[in-house]
Amino acid sequence: MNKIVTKLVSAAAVAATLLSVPMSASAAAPFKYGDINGDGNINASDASIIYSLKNKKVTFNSNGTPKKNEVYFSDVNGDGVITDADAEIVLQYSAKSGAGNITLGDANDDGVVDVKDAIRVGRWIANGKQHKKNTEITLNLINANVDFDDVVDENDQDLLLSYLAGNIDEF
Ligand SMILES: [Ca+2]
Ligand SMILES: [Ca+2]
Ligand SMILES: [Ca+2]
Ligand SMILES: [Ca+2]
Repeated sequence: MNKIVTKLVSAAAVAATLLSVPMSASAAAPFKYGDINGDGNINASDASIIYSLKNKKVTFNSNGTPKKNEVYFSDVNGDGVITDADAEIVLQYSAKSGAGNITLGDANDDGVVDVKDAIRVGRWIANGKQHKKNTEITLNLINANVDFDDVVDENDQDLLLSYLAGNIDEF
């Protein structure tokens, strides 16, 4: 990781820590997209949890926080419902990372990291970063979350654009 990225990640971590203090318990949960059991790895164990949540829908409290973090972070394609497609994304990620072949930044899951991914993340942000059914803005939230926090937002898009502009070499 180069210095710029380290600084950005540190800044994001500090911001997340500061933000998480006054917020509800959901913000402090150990979950990340794809890492449903919170053990720090994205693998078949997480996929099996996702299979067990099949057909569950992502719902939100009135303040915008997810009602169930487990369901929210299982919806790794962001379409608002848990299906086999979400588990398959996790298994695919696990297989690729096991082979040392992580396509971080590949938000649209087409195998390359290019401007289309930045556009896809931009549309996700413009759509309110919500998990909505019937949206055309499905994406691979594991790949899109290039700063490794618990949300795909403007910071991920900025890092992606910096990467595409050649300002950073890796995430
Ligand atoms: Ca895990
Ligand atoms: Ca889904
Ligand atoms: Ca792509
Ligand atoms: Ca992020």
